[in-house]
Amino acid sequence: MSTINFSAHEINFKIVYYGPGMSGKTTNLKKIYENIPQESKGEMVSLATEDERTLFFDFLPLDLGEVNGFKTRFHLYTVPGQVFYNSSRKLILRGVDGVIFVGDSAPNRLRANAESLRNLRENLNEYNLDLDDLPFVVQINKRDLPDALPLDMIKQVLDPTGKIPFIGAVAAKNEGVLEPLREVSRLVLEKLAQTA
Ligand SMILES: Nc1nc2c(ncn2[C@@H]2O[C@H](COP(=O)(O)OP(=O)(O)OP(=O)(O)O)[C@@H](O)[C@H]2O)c(=O)[nH]1
Ligand SMILES: [Mg+2]
Repeated sequence: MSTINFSAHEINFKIVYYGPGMSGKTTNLKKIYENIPQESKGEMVSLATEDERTLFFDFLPLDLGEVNGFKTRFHLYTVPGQVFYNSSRKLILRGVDGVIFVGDSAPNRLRANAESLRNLRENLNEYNLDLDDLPFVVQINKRDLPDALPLDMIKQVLDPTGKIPFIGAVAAKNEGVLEPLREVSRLVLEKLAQTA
């Protein structure tokens, strides 16, 4: 749920990167942090284990321009993908405005992708939110793997309706990182314009 701060002329949005463990959610935030000009970004906060797995979340605030004289501030969060951190994932989804699902191209992660997507729907339902009503984009990461599954095949499994935007990526090389963020923020602003 976006929040509007009238005195500061600011609208805040919350974007959550969701997906199975090790799919590259934190890598997305790191690449965005590295490539966004200093004046548009705040500090990136990462709460991680010693081996760099996300323990609670990563957080990165971005200013992405103005709408009707209001600064638009996007708060990017990642969830921890490991199955046993579900209560953290649920908490991080509170008040979400848009979701980027980061899937993995590896054949042995196809099932984990599908399970994580189901888990996302379930957790949103606990907040009476329906994924089909939210700005939502899927990024299929690790397209550089030699045995990467065809994008169309992953899409068929994750989105049989074919309605969701799918973007291939190699987040580690900063390819396909900005596109999903741009698309989801466009959808978020479009939704705001419809409800205003
Ligand atoms: N081959 C390949 N590896 C990648 C790519 N993007 C990220 N990785 C690697 O995948 C591993 C996991 O990346 P993270 O960004 O930590 O994954 P995560 O989704 O945040 O993982 P959790 O926090 O445990 O849920 C790291 O070793 C990354 O370097 C990519 O495009 N291609
Ligand atoms: Mg992570």
